[in-house]
Amino acid sequence: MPRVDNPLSPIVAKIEGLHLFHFDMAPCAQRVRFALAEKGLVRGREVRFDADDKEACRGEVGAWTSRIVSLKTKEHLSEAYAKIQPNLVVPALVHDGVLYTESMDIIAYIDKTFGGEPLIPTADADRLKEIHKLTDLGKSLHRSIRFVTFRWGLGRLGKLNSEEEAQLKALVRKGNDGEKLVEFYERYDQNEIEDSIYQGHLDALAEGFALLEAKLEDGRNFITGNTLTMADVIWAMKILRLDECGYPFKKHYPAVYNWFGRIRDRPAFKTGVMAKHQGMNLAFRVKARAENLLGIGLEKAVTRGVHA
Ligand SMILES: N[C@@H](CCC(=O)N[C@@H](CS)C(=O)NCC(=O)O)C(=O)O
Repeated sequence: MPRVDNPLSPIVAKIEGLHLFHFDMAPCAQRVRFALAEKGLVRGREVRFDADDKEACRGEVGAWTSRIVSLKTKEHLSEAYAKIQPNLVVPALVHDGVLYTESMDIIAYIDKTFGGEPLIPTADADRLKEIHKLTDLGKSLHRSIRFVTFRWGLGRLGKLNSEEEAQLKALVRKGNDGEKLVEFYERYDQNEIEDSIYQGHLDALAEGFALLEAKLEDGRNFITGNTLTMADVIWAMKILRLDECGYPFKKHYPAVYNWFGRIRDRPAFKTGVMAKHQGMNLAFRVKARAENLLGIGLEKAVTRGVHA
């Protein structure tokens, strides 16, 4: 359910206009920022995620207010954020006092509410079915992106210390763990995730990319036709993230690589996704490039899977 009735946080009811709880590096939040930018809504003021005074909570015309919840400093594992998003993940959107969670549901809400070129065009029933099918496939691979990102991108930086892990468990006891964070971190923090698990996620992603490649090979501009849809939005953020981890798209999926080039050139991608993410994007790509050159990177694992 996108709309959350009776949210626990008193901040929600005070908010006017559009406020996005997000993090610049998080693909799930990048998707929403991309969709907002495609609708012509620009990033406005930055306020603390838990600020609840009148000035912080006001709305802005033609813009959304940015409330960064740092995954780096683990603000998503705070009591205040747990009251906004009990699954302890970004993003969350508040529009005129109403809370919405789940990135793809938020995008559907934005599409319905703000008009412009539709991200979910309904005129062609077959195409609509295809958009939903590919979006659902993208959603189902969300955990695979998590595993690959942590293993080949974040490394030690992604780990929780024992205090943070205890805080996560305490919050989950009171609320939810819809994204299975406890199960993940317990094993990741102890280096207990086997190579076969990572390989399974890479294989699942490879299947998805092969499907996209087959579609895009016919020269269409976007995954389901010649206009951008929410299927492009969800898949583009996977490519962005995996590219940062050194995934060899150009070599194995050239049509996907070229399609992503078209997405990257869109003004909404530049402003909505990359504006404040350039530095981290470059840092991760440089690290991944060095690891690939040393033969210890994602490229080797992917190529092993593709030829298996
Ligand atoms: N199904 C959720 C997933 C949200 C999600 O997993 N967000 C990630 C960032 S992309 C997050 O906040 N992770 C917190 C963590 O890894 O500790 C959605 O699509 O909104």
